[in-house]
Amino acid sequence: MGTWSRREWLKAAGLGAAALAAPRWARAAEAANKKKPNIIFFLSDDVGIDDIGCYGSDTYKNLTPRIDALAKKGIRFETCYCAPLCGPTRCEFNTGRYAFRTGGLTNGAWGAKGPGAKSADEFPIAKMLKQAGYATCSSGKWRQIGETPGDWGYDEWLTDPKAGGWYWQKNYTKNGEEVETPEEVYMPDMAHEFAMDFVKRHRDEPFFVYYPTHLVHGPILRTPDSAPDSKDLYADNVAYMDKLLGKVVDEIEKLGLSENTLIIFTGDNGTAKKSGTIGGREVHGAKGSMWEGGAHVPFVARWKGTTPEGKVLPDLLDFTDMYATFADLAGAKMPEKLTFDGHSFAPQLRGKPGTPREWIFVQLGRHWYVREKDWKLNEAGDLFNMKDAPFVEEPVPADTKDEKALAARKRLQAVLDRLNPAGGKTISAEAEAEERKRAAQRRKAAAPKAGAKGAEAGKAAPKAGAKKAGAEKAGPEKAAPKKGAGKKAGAKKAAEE
Ligand SMILES: [Ca+2]
Repeated sequence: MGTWSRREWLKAAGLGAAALAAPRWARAAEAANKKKPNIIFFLSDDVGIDDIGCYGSDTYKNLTPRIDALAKKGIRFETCYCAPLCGPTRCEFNTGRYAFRTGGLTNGAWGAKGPGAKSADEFPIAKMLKQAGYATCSSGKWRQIGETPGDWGYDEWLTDPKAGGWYWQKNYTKNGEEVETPEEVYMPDMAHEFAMDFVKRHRDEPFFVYYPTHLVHGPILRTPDSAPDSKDLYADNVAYMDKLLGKVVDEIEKLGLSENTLIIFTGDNGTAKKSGTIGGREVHGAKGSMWEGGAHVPFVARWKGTTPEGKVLPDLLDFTDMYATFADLAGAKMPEKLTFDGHSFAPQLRGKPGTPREWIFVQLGRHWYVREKDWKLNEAGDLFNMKDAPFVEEPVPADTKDEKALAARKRLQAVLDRLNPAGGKTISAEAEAEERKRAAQRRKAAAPKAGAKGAEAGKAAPKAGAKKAGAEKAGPEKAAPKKGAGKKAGAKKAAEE
């Protein structure tokens, strides 16, 4: 049920370019196409709410002026959840389905023997939008969800050919071809230019740009804007990520497309470098953990003239909602053969109340939780009072007599029973432990060494503080629940990348 461009209609009707006027039905199709907003999904890497000014970050309040401005002119959702790790989040986004349905459970799930999602078994978001008349592009990080962006439905794509850091490099992969550059280039810039070139070429038809920037994933290196004696490369990376988002906004404005383009800024998991505070308090947990800091990410959306200005919404979102929402905006029909988990927030984008979700679901490997506004229940049966989240997740004693808690447990357990993640795809405990071990080794290997050279490659040698800035991730011990939550509360650390 694709919608064709005018040229395609003319071609199919055998009219060709010489036709003086398109038939009325073709003009109607073209008009319908114009109503579909362009979508730019800017996905930052390892950026939690504690890194973003408009989410109250004390530490980085002056470093994200463009994201903050986007929020001021659009909607800021306070409670958006992805998965606590790159691969599972990206899979959720691209499939619109929870990990136990797709197999996209961990970063390592796409290994030879893993259950990782396959594009052929899914109806990927890019394919859905393409069938609805969109030109589709992926520019930036791709690894961890297997195959290529082309396999997952993107018409044009650029990414890195290797795992590991992807900042100052001499090669990249463009539409399946490996490209070498004579000098080292800064890949976030290269990916930005590729995406913006795509936008310019497709400005006259609906387009969808998936913009998964590598910023601010470690190793934390200097950016093109870093001062030679920069004392805080992490802050430089956050600022550069913000600058790129600003360049996207400016380019869309320059092309006169702002009123027909939805721009979204979000993140793929919580902060890796646990350093920011909000109102003097630390977010509980970080990347890789099943606590708030693992999967609670910033989410800002602006569509000039359509989204209300400066609105802050407490509505719960999770990453399966992107698929449902974009399908809604594109007027696409959801495929019937697969179970989708998303809930469209298109009404909220149009300034209406919509029907916000009552709960969100988060999974990483063999761990999961379902969360309402005030309560959270995990796979081990531990219930938490979330009234003071994201700072505190208060364990509820198993023998509580609190009626509200008892009712919450019943409601949340009913959701879990209905979803039945335990009955879906899984990985063995051994495979998960092995993956965790390998990730720890990779982190150790990637940790900057004091005094390491790197200036010749345009990289600043990590300073004493770089260890903190680069490879440190909050481990389970750091993400340990305050006030003695259950031992199996799901703070297990998974592979990180
Ligand atoms: Ca990440």
